[in-house]
Amino acid sequence: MFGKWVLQPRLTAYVGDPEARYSYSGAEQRVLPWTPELLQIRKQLEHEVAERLALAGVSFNAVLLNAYRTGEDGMGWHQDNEPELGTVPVIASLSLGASRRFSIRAKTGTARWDLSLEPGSLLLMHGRSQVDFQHSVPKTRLAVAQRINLTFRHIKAQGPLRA
Ligand SMILES: O=C(O)CCC(=O)C(=O)O
Repeated sequence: MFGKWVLQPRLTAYVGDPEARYSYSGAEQRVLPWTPELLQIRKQLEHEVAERLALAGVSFNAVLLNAYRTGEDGMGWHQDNEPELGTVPVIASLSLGASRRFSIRAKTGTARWDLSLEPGSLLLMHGRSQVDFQHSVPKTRLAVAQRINLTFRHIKAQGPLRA
């Protein structure tokens, strides 16, 4: 971040098709192979949001996993706007474990929403959600158990690998 290495306050893993190369916060993610369980979840989610995927003409080829171990883990305000996601990505976000607050704010103006993402809930972000809005998972002083979040994405094909 800004030319310095900063530890993220959460654990992460990135799983996807080998060509689904994805960089964020200035670092390319190591692509781990799909497990049978993740493939099963992907299949169910693709069925769940089939209409939205068809409209966008994409399917999910990657998932970013975040583990929030305690309330001291979180994710700051950001939008998922890396070029490899395209301008209007479809992102399906599945929450497991403890409930955590998920905040959304408009990039202009003062509109803001706070949701509680419950275990087993599916949040679908699409359209201009990554253009006009930012989102975050605020840290909390409350005693909360671990939460795991899976965001399924479509990563567009990149050019050839650079040395
Ligand atoms: O944990 C969450 O619900 C949010 C994850 C997120 O914002 C992201 O992966 O970009």
